[in-house]
Amino acid sequence: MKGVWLLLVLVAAAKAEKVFTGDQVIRISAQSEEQIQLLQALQAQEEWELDFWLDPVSAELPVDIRVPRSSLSHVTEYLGAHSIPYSVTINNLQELLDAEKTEMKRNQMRERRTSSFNFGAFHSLETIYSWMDTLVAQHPNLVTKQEIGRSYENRPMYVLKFSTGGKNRPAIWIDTGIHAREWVSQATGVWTANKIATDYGVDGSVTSLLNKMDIYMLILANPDGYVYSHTNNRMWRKTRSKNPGSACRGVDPNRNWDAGFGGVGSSSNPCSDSYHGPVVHSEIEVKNVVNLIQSHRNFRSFISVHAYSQLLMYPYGYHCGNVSDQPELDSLARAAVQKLTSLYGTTYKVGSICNIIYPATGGSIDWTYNQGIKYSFAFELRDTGRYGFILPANQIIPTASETWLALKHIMEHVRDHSY
Ligand code: BPX
Ligand code: ZN
Repeated sequence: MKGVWLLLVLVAAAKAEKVFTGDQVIRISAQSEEQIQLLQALQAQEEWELDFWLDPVSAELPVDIRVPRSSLSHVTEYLGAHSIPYSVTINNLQELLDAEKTEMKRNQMRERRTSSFNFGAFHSLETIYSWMDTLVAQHPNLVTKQEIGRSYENRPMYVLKFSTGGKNRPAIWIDTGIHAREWVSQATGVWTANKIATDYGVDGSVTSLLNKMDIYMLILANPDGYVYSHTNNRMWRKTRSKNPGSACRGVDPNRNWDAGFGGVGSSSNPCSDSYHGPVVHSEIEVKNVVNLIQSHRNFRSFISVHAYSQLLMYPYGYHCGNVSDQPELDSLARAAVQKLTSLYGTTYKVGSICNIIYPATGGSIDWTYNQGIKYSFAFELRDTGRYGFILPANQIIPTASETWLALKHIMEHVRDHSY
């Protein structure tokens, strides 16, 4: 009997999901370069276990920090001592997470009862993977599912390929969910894949695009991280690979590419959320994409979708000078954002990664641009910090719908400039 209890306790402990009761997310609008430096010093303070949702880099962008309940007094004291004003954007993070979980469960029961799939809800990896089979079954002449390899924890990585025929046609790549916790990204990927499939033959723009080009979508670019963010830690960002010599797991898959690898805006500390990894392309999830891009050799556009901050960015992040295509990429991005804004008035900023967020090395779109894929872009979807990574599910469809207008605009331009 005792043994059974011990076993139950061990199982419960092994499955324990991290709780964030009393954790706050605070927002700081730094007033000066000096305050930015004080915030960077705060970030280096490892014992307080602060989770910087947005990094302190320039006084132009706000800094969002998740502060564990046990560190609240230390942090407020520190900010007070340096006269740095802040506001509380999320008062008790766990309340938001509980509401999110309740909503997911309610939706799961509704989907089971009605044998339907709700695009306005967050889903588990299993549900998304089985929905992919449904999409393929509904559009067998357009959509195929291809395994590009396995994740570190041996989960298959699937791309959906939209193609009306031809051999190795010029192609557009869209990935979502390279960072696990940015859930509106994966959800937007699902909605977008369905939109492309149902609009073919209906919408002239999608039809003409797919009559000339293929689209590849990798919806769960970081499957292990995605599962972990559902089961163990909602705030997980990285992969789940083991780091020799460290108890901390995972590499930031958007610091792991061969573009200024290991430089500024990445960390050599395996416990950091921006750990670049031991070597270029160490992460199998990254390597699988690299292999596909290099063997295909005909990608014209590569679009990586993150959240949050409402930005549309182009290369570089590893270097702050302009790329040679800057004028074209900038005007294309501005026009795309104008379409996006036209739907609900959501505002976006446009610029190079380095110039509008921060210098960041090892990012995917820098690598693809250097591979000759001119139309390389990264989105940061909604919002601007009210909910951050915990965007309510009722914003999934509005977010995906507005983003679609921008994506379509970019894809039309790519189509018209690829022959
Ligand atoms: C996006 C693309 C290339 C280089 C950097 C980014 C920004 C992205 C990141 O740090 O990798 C920010 C984020 O989406 O991960 C989270 N965020 O700050 O909201
Ligand atoms: Zn991200």
